[in-house]
This record gives sequence, C-alpha cells and structure tokens, in this order.
Amino acid sequence: MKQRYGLIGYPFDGGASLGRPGARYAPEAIRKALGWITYRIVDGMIFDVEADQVLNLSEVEIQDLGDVAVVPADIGKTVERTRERVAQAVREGYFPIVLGGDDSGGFPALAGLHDATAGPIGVIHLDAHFDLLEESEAQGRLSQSSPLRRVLELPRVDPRAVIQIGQRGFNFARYHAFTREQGMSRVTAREYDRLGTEVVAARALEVAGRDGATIGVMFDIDVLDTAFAPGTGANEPGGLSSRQIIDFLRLVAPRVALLWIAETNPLYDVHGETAQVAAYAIFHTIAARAIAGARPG
Ligand SMILES: [Mn+2]
Repeated sequence: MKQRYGLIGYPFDGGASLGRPGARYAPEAIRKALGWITYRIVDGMIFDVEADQVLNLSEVEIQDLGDVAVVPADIGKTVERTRERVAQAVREGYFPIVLGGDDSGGFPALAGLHDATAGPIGVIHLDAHFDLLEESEAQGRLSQSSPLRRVLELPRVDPRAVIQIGQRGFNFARYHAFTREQGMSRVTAREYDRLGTEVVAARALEVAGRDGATIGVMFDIDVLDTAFAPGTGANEPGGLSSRQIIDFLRLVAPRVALLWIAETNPLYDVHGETAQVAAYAIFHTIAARAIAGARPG
C-alpha cells in the first residue's frame, strides 16, 4: 500500500503575541532545507545511512499540498482554515506533516486529525514549554501559548493519553497543579537525559497510544537546546540534542498519524541550522515509517 505524506505550510506568526514574530517564514525555509535531502532520491532510491540500508521509496509519495490560506489579521479564521485543511488531508489518506508557523497551529493540526478520525486521540508534545495558557488579555485563547490547552478540550482527547516531553527551566506555578490534576504525563529534559531515548520513546507510545489512540506529534523546535536550534522564538537552555530528537522520532514514527512541527524562526536562525533540523526530523520520520511499512494512522 502506498504511503502518502502531505506537506502543509502554516505561514503564520500572529500567535507569537508576546515573543518574536518571524515563524511565518519557516515553511519556506523548511521546504528548502528538505530539498537538500530529497534531491538525493534518485530513481526512487535513497541511502539511509544510519539504518545502513537503501530505501526504495517508489511506494512513498511526498506531496506538497501548499500553504493554508492564513489570514494575518484573524487568528480565529486562520485556525479554522487550518483545522479544515488538515482534516481534508487526513480524509484523502495523507499523513499530514504540518509546517509552522508559530505554535498556534498546533491546536488546529490536532483538531483536524481529531475531526477526520474516529476513536481516541493521543498526543506526544515535544516542547520546552507547557502551552497550557487558558486565556489572557494579551494573548487571547488561540495564541502560541495555548495550543495544548485547546487540544485538551477536544471531545476525544483523554489527558491521560497526553505526554509532554522536554520541559525545563521555570514556568508559572499554576501549571504544576494543572498538569497533575489532569493526569497528564511528563518527561522533563533532565529526566530524558537520565532515562535515555529508547525508554522515553516506549513510554511516549504507551501513554499516547492508550486505548489504541490515534497519535499526533506536536513538535516545537524549542524542545531542542538553544545550541542545536538557535532560530526559534523562546530559547531555553538545557534542552535535547539533535541526536536525541532524531532517534526519538524514528522510534515513534511508525505508530503516529501526524507531525506538527512549529516555531522555527528564520529571522533568528544561524546558517539555516534550525530549519535543517526541522527538515531532518521530517525525513527521518518518513524513513522510519518507510522501513516499518507503516500506513497512515
Ligand atoms: Mn515552546
């Protein structure tokens, strides 16, 4: 059965209401970086160096579905259109790879998956932050600080099927109680280092795959340490390495149904390094799924 991957751009940063705008340029930068990988596909074949095998991608379709018709002055309309676009792609049999944009797109990406599937939805949330802001005057309810909070409100999302990975530093006191009360799981950046990628990936699939849930990955590039992903809106030292995130994604990829990748900010990037990590994350996901013979969903 043919594997279909649909790239959908979310060139929007109106949800970066307190931080640094510029993520609207990320879809273009990531596509360009991805081109440096895909041009090595010749006659459907590419050498997956770390898997030590040649992948035959003749049954793998990587389709650029273009950008969501975002409305820079209207985050509500932008979110709604994104939700519909992602749902449509899922219904057409694509594994959506949604390219942010700021993290306001995380909610509609998961909501689109939710709308187009049946049964429970699980979430693997890779992020330095919690993204659980209920609402604020400055940021509203749909900003880059709220996507996971809105995802938790979707009818078929059980908070016990949500795992947050890579959080660190310091945050608002209220999130300590909230995450516990909800029954969400968390592996901090420090704990990730202690446990190792294989243990964390297994735990992620166990939690998010609860009750056979369809799993979406919300990947904020700032889960990576500043040294590996300088081009982002809110750098937090002490994060994961490129090695860790690539290995993690390869382990969970065969079991997931959507990849949302957010917060690459070309205006703050250095030599395009951050966009390159994003592109690597995408192609390693595709490669791992190709090897596993995974189907959409
Ligand atoms: Mn973040």
